[in-house]
Amino acid sequence: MIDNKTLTQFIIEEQRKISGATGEFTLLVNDIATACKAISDGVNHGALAGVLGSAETENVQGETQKKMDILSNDIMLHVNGRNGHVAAMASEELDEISPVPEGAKHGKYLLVFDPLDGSSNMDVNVSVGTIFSVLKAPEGVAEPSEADFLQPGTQQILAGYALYGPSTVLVMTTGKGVNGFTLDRNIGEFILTHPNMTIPEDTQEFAINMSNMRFWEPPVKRYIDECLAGKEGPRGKDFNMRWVASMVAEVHRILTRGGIFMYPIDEKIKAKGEGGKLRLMYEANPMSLIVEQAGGASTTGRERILDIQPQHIHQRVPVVLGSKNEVERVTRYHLED
Ligand code: AHM
Ligand code: MG
Repeated sequence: MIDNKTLTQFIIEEQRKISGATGEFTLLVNDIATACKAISDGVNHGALAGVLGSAETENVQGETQKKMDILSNDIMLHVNGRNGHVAAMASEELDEISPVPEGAKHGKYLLVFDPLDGSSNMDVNVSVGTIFSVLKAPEGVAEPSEADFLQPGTQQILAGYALYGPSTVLVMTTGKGVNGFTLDRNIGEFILTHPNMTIPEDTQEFAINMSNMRFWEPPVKRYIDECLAGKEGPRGKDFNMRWVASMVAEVHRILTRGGIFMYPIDEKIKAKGEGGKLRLMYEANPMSLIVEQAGGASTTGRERILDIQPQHIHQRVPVVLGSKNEVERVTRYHLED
């Protein structure tokens, strides 16, 4: 593996292509990668490190936090907040945005993250991940407010995730394709193992939580019914299904072999007064940029996710993403509805 580039070598090479680059962005990516290595270490040690189970606290979403949710959040804040690259951060686990600590230098980047996505999988030893998104603070703003974060996904200058699975993989895009790096624990470096990841346009695999079927809207029901009808149905082919309950794992599978992932709006979600299950700014947006950059598509069913103007930091949206032709079909069914 020593023949392949490390993540640091890769981003420095990218930085050299940009005239006037200060190296600050490279340092920020390095910090994010360091935080992901530390989270990976905690996840890997599991029960040995005493990090399984509930912390008996609730986040702003009203979800009970796992111990590892809190630890991952602390690692992200601590590693990224003190080095002068970020102006402020926002997290799934924090009610309000987090300014850089007192006395620390203010950078120009806004870092938004879900420190441990799919954390209900922690206690059962199934894949979890970290999702991150970087925006620029508006020109001249040293101490950003929440309003400064509310930029559409098209404005992201970096989006990525770390997947803590059988191996730890960091996948990211700066808007010029998608690259994946595997953590070599022996040397402590992420190594470029998945250059130029692309999503096949067609697929015969879907991912959706089928237990919500009775609450779905007609276009989603129509699409899944047609998949389930298999060879004898209107699609004329059999479909396979997966549901890991960890968006990072689902997106990584889709980047590896194609597929469609859906967490649509449904009657149960609407009854709670929410716009979806997944969060726009630190789940849907970064994953949508990655998927689009890999040649796939991402929509709410009715509009491109990256075009949505966020109303608040913890906003939720329906998500349909993956292989382009399937996502376009689901969008068409919504428009015909
Ligand atoms: P989390 O950020 O609280 O872990 O929630 C997000 C996760 C996604 O990773 C996953 O796709 C979804 O929630 C699973 O939801 P469900 O348990 O309803 O199947
Ligand atoms: Mg999440």
